[in-house]
Amino acid sequence: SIAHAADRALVIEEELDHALQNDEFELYYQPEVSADGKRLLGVEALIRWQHSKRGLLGPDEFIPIAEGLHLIQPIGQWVLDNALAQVPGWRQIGWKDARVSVNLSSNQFRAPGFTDAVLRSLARLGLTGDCLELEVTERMLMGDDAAMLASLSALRQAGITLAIDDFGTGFSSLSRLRTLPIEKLKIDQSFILELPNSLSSVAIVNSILELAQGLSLTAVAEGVETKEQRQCLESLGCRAMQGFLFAHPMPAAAF
Ligand code: G
Ligand code: MN
Repeated sequence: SIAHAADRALVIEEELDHALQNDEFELYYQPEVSADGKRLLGVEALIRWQHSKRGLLGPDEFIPIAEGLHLIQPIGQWVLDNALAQVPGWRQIGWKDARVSVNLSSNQFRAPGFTDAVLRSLARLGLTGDCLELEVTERMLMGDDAAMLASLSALRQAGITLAIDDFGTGFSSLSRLRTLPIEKLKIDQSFILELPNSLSSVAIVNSILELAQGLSLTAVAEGVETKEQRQCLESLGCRAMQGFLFAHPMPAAAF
């Protein structure tokens, strides 16, 4: 019920405050792979909250609340620092072009000083931008905010890959895709879920793949769960995939 949901949000709000100090967050890692599943192309860091009473919570259950509380900046910084901290180890064991992808939330991305904070995090670990991908949503790219555009180009300049997450569900103006320094589209899993039987989903995925190709962007299919989906995507020319068929998100050690 709505009342129950509101109660729950209130409790989570109080507990979130302590979660960072108590070290209750953990990053899970989900690989992005080539269409045949044989090559590791990247990895996405996904935050989880190991809650003492409620078990493992996904980002949807607490990130929106954290945004409202201005806790999103310290949490976002924690995610970035912890994800990047994995990279040297991965490189050391032979994944030479290791790259980790981090999801940004709206208030985090818009906060003054965000770009500098990212560059400082890289520098602290002696890393360059090529080991980092930042995922934003279409909604976060709306508007002509000069500061946002400057931030995007500074990140791009530093060699960081910029990806649009959940692509196809927002309100992208196609002409802006050309002008923004975006390199990658992550096709929303709601379309992948309906492959191969839904003709409309096939049409949408096909259009996104063609759009990506025409604009020289990379396209990744998210939420690939079945062989049929994989096969359909491959036949449409999709080269990069992520989803339960290949691997679930997992703790760093398992990854
Ligand atoms: O918004 P974003 O695309 O970053 O969210 C990714 C979420 O999708 C993660 O919480 C992850 O656990 C989940 N996920 C990853 N792969 C699959 C999949 O194959 N199927 C489903 N249903 N969810 C997935
Ligand atoms: Mn994502």
